[in-house]
Amino acid sequence: RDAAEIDAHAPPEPRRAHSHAHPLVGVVMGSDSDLPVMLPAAQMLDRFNVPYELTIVSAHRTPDRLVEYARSAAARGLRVVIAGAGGAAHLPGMIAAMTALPVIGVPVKGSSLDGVDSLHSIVQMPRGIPVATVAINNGTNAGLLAVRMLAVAMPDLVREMEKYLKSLETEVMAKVEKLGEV
Ligand code: RP5
Repeated sequence: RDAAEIDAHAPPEPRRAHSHAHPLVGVVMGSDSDLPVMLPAAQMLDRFNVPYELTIVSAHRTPDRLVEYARSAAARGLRVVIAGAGGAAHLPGMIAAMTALPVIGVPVKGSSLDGVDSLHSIVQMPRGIPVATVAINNGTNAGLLAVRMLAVAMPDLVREMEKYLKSLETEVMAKVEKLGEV
């Protein structure tokens, strides 16, 4: 096999700059062009001090890597997978088919069809294989949803999420004050 082929079939190697030693969340995307949409998910995990890994897994261009990633995810200690993809966005659904972990899908808006193609590809899963789909390009909500899932077994995260909700309220109320009450 040539170098490019070996690389495409290598075991998942998280992007180091954004990955932790014992990740609980896997943040994956079909292409590096999805990164601007997926980075907010990672940033939200950072905000809650949740360890994660971030890497590229393409359902179509690296199918063997996809299988390896999804099949090994639970055994490697991951508890949630966030998967973003655009166009014929099969990545989240295929991961959900190969792991019992909860999978959050992020539809990425491509250059055509306004991201509705991605949304439909991800949200319209067949009975039995759910993907929790967030809004188009909403990596932030994917990160938050992952934190809420982990919070089921991590009470500290519940308290941190309550603080986060309070901060949103404070932010809006500051704007109300600035604009004046109606
Ligand atoms: C999908 O195709 C990726 O998730 C990306 O959103 C889209 C385009 O990929 P590139 O051609 O930019 O690599 O698989």
